[in-house]
Amino acid sequence: MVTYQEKQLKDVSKQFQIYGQILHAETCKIGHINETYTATYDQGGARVRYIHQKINKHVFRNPPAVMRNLIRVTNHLRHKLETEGATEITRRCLTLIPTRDGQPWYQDATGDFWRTFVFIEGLETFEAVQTTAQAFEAGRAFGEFQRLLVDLPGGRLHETIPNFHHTPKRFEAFEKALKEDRLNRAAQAKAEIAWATRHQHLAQVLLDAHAKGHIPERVTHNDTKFNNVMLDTATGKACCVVDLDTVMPGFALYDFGDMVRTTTSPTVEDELDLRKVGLRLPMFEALARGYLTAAAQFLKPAERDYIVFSGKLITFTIGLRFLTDFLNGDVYFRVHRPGHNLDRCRTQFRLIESITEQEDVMEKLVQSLARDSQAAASPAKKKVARPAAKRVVRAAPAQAKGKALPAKAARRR
Ligand code: GN1
Ligand code: MG
Repeated sequence: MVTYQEKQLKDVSKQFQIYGQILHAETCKIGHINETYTATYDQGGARVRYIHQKINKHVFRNPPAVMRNLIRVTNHLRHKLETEGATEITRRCLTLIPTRDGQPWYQDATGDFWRTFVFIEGLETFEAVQTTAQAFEAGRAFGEFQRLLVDLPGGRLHETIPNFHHTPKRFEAFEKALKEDRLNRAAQAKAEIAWATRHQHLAQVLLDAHAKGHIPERVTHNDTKFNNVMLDTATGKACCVVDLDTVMPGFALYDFGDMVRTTTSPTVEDELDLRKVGLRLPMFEALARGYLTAAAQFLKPAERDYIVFSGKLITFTIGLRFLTDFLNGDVYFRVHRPGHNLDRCRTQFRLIESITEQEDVMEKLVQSLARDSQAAASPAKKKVARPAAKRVVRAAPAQAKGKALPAKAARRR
C-alpha cells in the first residue's frame, strides 16, 4: 500500500527509469527541508528500493541549478573513486536515476521538482554520535569528500543558497526579525537574543581571514551534520556522504565546524535538558583526527589554525538561524512542536559555551594532531595514517549499535 498521497507518488514513480511496479512507500521524517520517500518496487520478482525526493523550492530557488551541481559532483566523485580503485562505488556515491525521457528531474503539474536515487542497502545514519569510532568516521568521510573534490573541473559551482554560511548576513537577518517581531515572540527569547548580541564579534573572523588571502574558497559540502554520513551497518565505516544540495563554494572550515556542532555533544539538536549538552573532548579528538587523515594533504596552515574556532562559528551561525526562524514564525525549518526552533537555538548556544570552556585544550590537541598528520602527509603517509586511525578505534572498541534511524538513509539520497 502506498501510504503517502498515493496517487501523486504513483505518478512520480512512473516518470523515472525504474523497471518495476511500486509496492509501497514511506515518508522519511528526518531533515528540516526537503520531502523524501523510500519506495519499494517489484522488479522482476526482486524487491528493489529507490528514493524519491521533492526539492524544497522555497529554500532552493533554482532547483535545476541544484541538480546541475549534483550531477557534476557525483560524476566527479564516481570518476575519482574509479581512478583510485575503490570498490562498491554505487554504495559510496549517490546514483541519480533519470526520467524516462532522459532528464535528471521531473517537474510535476504543480511545478515541483522531483528526483530519484538508488537506495543504498546496508547503511544507516544516526542523529547523535555514540562512539569515538563514529566521530572519526564522520571526520574522515567529509575530509575525503573535500579531498576528492579539490580538482572538480568545470568552474565554480552554482551557489544554491547565496551567502549560506555568511554569518554577518545571518546576523542582519536576525536583527531584522527581532525588529519586526511579527508574532511577539521576542519576549520568550530574551536570554537567547542577549546571548546572540553579545557574541556578534564571532561573525566576521573567517571572512576577514579570507579577505586577507589566508584561507581559500574550496568546494565544500556545507551541511556536514553527522546524519549526512551513511555508515555501513556491518562495519561501522563511513560509506557515503549524502544531502548534496548545498555542495558549493565555501570554506573547508565551515564543514569542519558543522561536524563539531553535530558530533561532539551526546545530545540531539533539540535536547531540552541543557545540562546534557556539551563538547566531549574524546569525540572532538576523534573527529579532528579522522578529518585530518584525509584533509591534511590539502589544508593550508592558516586553515588548521581556525579549526577550533570553526566549531564555535558554525554553531553560532546555525543557532542564530534557529532563533531568527523562531522570531519569524517557523517559516524555514520544519518544526514538530511549539518553541522547537528556540529549543534548537538554546542547545547551539550552550554548546558554544562548552567549547569556549575547553578551547585551550582543544587548540593544543589540534596542534599535536596537525603535526602527526603532516608527518602522515609526507611520502610515507599511508603507513603513518593507518595506525592513527586504529588508535581511535581501539579507544572505543565496542561500537554501540544504539538506535539507528534508517529512515534518514532514505531521506538523504
Ligand atoms: C538543515 O534539513 P537538513 O538537516 O538537511 C539546514 C542546515 C542546518 C540544519 C540544522 C539547506 O539541514 O543548514 O544546519 O538544518 N539546511 C538548509 O539541523 O538550510
Ligand atoms: Mg541538508
